[in-house]
Amino acid sequence: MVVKVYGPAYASPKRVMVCLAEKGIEFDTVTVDLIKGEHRNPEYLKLQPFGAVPVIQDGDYTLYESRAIIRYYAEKYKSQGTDLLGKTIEERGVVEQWLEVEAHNFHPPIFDMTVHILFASKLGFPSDEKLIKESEEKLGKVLDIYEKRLSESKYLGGDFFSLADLSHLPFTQYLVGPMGKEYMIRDRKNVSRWWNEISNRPSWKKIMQF
Ligand SMILES: N[C@@H](CCC(=O)N[C@@H](CS)C(=O)NCC(=O)O)C(=O)O
Repeated sequence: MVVKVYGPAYASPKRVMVCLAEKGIEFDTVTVDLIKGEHRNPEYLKLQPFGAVPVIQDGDYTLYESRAIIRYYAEKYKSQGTDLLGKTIEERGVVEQWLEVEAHNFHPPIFDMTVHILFASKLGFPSDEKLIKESEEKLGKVLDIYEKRLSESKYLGGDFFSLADLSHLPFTQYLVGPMGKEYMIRDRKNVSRWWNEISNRPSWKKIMQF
């Protein structure tokens, strides 16, 4: 049974798709156009009652929340493809720690920047320059902590690529690409090295084509 991923054009579904690619799990995609409001259709809300992408359907198993989905597949197929969780429970703890950092420290400011720099006009509201500036400052402080961490270890979760790194790919790609804020990565030597490593993985190159 091929896994179905809803919403492939957007960043959070890409978090799931790159995980599936790392694990060597075949998937199909189902378009959900957020600009047209398709995520608020009653049929879609039966799958994801909060009206966000992604959702996956795997046979008769349905799951939403991108980070829950990547944890599910990393665990279910632990010995298939890239091990994204670490070999010991201690390694796993550090991977989980940085996954939480991504969700609660890195994501909020980069998400606000994404919405207000890239999507506000498409979604029909004015972009908030003050919020953009404050978010950029907050993100800079988070990246300063990443710089220190990445001067001590090759990747965020340790010396191996893991879910903690993978989870950063889609929104950081917006930052260095269409948002025009590549300097935030390049001005930090170890963050820059880390970004080169993770963004050049074949899995991510494949997903960027969607
Ligand atoms: N916590 C959710 C958030 C997903 C999310 O923010 N998705 C965005 C696209 S990247 C979305 O569907 N936005 C539409 C909306 O919230 O109205 C997850 O990680 O799956």
